[in-house]
Amino acid sequence: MKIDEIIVYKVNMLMKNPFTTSFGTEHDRLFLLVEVKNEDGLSGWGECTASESPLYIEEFTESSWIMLNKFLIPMILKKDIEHPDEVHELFSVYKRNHLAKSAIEGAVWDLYAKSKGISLSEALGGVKSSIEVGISLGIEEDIETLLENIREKTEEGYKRIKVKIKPGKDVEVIDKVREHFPDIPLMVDANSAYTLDDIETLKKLDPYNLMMIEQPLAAGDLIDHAKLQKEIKTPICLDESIHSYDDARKAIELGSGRIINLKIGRVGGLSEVKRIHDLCVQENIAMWCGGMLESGVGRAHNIAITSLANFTLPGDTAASSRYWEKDIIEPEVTVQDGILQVPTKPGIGYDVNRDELLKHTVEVKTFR
Ligand code: OSB
Ligand code: MG
Repeated sequence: MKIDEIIVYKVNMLMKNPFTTSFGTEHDRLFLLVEVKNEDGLSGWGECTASESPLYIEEFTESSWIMLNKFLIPMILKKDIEHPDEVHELFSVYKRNHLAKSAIEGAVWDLYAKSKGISLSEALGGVKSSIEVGISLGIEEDIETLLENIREKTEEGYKRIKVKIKPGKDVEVIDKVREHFPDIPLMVDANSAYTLDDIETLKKLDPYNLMMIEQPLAAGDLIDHAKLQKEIKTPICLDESIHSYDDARKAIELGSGRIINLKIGRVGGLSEVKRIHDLCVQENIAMWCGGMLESGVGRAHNIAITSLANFTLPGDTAASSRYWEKDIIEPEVTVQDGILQVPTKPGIGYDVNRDELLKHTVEVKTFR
């Protein structure tokens, strides 16, 4: 298929509730959508999950905008592409910038699936028709608000609760959570807020029967994570540390963790997700799909990968209504008793609501 036209949208959407992690608070999302069109006028969609500031990863929305416009789009505009794997291959000449790369690559995958008349899930080799989902809850000023959030989301049926932690908001918080909810599937996410100096604090989390602790140490600290895993019983799950198949391979070999949170953007796209998925099957490593507070487009991609066989743990792909007053896709993503139905329509399986999208679009650039 020939990539005839590419459109990049810079979008700003206000979130229903602010979301706080150890690295900061997000009130709204400034992100990019990429639309690729083939010669028949079919459209494929991808989302760049960068944020306004480089707090989670080194990329940020403006850097991704430049990366796309200056380097990536010119590389594939007017190109004849047989299979989306070629996009990953082409982009590999440029270092990193995975969030930007994955936005186009995902759009090409969607277009590819649509041109074959199959769902993105099927195109990727997905096998599940429904998926189990959990929910990620931000840090709150007061414990009562967090407990109320957990109560509400547990009653809605989410299959596991993830609580964000940071130094000073960790052991005491989890102690209170467990006092009120002794049996819920519970995990924590530190977003790299600790160092090996905090081993004693992290050990204190061991008695709370947590499914895992996500990314306690810095992104590059594979060796320190391996040391930490030997000292604590709670399984370590890696998020910020895994940017590629090779990162995953090294982390597994070193014993840096026992679980991987896979995010499409962070590893540069769906082709790399598939490779890491297959590695984890081979190495018997548990995995699940993380989230980046996506709009419906990125959410649809997350749903498609979660339908692959080895995504056995509930992910962070909650319902549209958890984030937005109104999502930019139709229908919106809904969750019933913690279960989400994988769409069967061609491509991502949801239609972009162009009127809604344009309400939030602050800049558009078209390449023909
Ligand atoms: O660490 O998984 C994370 C959101 C933004 C950046 C990083 C993370 C998160 C979340 C929220 O945990 C996941 C979601 O609900 O999309
Ligand atoms: Mg995380």
